[in-house]
Amino acid sequence: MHQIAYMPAPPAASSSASLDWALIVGIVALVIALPTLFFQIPQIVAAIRNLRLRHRLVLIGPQKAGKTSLWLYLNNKVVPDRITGTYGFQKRGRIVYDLTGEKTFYFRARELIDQGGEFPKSWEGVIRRYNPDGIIFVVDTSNRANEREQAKLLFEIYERLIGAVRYRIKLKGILILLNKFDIWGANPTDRDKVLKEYETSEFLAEIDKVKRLIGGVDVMYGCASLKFAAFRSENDQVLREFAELLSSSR
Ligand SMILES: Nc1nc2c(ncn2[C@@H]2O[C@H](COP(=O)(O)OP(=O)(O)OP(=O)(O)O)[C@@H](O)[C@H]2O)c(=O)[nH]1
Ligand SMILES: [Mg+2]
Repeated sequence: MHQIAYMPAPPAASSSASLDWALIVGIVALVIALPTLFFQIPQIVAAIRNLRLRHRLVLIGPQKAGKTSLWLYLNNKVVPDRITGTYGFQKRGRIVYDLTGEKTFYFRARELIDQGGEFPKSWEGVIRRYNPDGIIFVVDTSNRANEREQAKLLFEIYERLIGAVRYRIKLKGILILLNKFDIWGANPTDRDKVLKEYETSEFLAEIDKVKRLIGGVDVMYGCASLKFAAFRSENDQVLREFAELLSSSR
C-alpha cells in the first residue's frame, strides 16, 4: 500500500512578508540614491548631449597638411604614407570616435566635410552651404607655406557672411590642429616651442579676427601627429577638448 505524503503548503503570510521586505529595501535604496542622482544631473545632461550627433564640421587647411589623414584617424584607420590629394570637397558622413577614458566620451559629428587644400576659392561655397558648427584648421608644422593667406581667407569669408542678409552663422569653435608634430620630436619642450611660435604668429592673429568678428566663437589649438600611434593620447586629448567646446552652450 502506498502512503501519500502531503507537504503542507507554506503559509501565505510568509511570501507576502518577503515581498514587503523587498519593497522596503527598494524604497530605502531609492531614498539613498536620490540625492546622489540629483547631484549627478549635470553629468547626465552632459552625457546625453555628447550622444547627440548634431555638429557639422569642416576640415580646412593647406594642401597636404593632413585633413584626409584626420578623417582616416577618426575612423581608426592607419594613415598611409601616400594619400591622393582631395580635389574640391568630400562629404565624409558621420563620425563616432571613441574617446572613452575615465568616463564614456565620443567625438561625434553628423557630417564631416573634407575640403581639399588646392582650391581655397571653393571654401566660401562650402562654408555658406554647410554652415559648420566647427572648423578644424589643419596645419602642417613642417611646412608653413600658405597658412597665413588661408587664415586670412577664412576671416574674409566670415566677414562677407556677416554682411549677408538672413544668413545665421552657426560657427562655435575653431580648432587649429598643428599636425606632423612628430617631425619636431616628441618631448614637451619641443611642443612648447611650437605652440609659442604659433601663439605669436600672424597666422593666429588672422584666426583671432574670426573670433572677434563672430561673438561666442572659441579658438583653441593643439599639437598632433595623426600618423604615429605613439601620439594617440595627445591627439585624443585635443579632440576631447574640442568636442567639449562644441557641446558647451554659447
Ligand atoms: N610625418 C607625418 N606625416 C603625416 C602626418 N599626417 C599626415 N601625414 C602625411 O601627410 C601627407 C598628406 O596628408 P593628407 O591627409 O592627404 O593631407 P590633406 O590635407 O588631405 O591634403 P589635400 O587633400 O591635398 O588638401 C600624407 O602623405 C600623410 O601620410 C603626421 O602626423 N606626420
Ligand atoms: Mg585630402
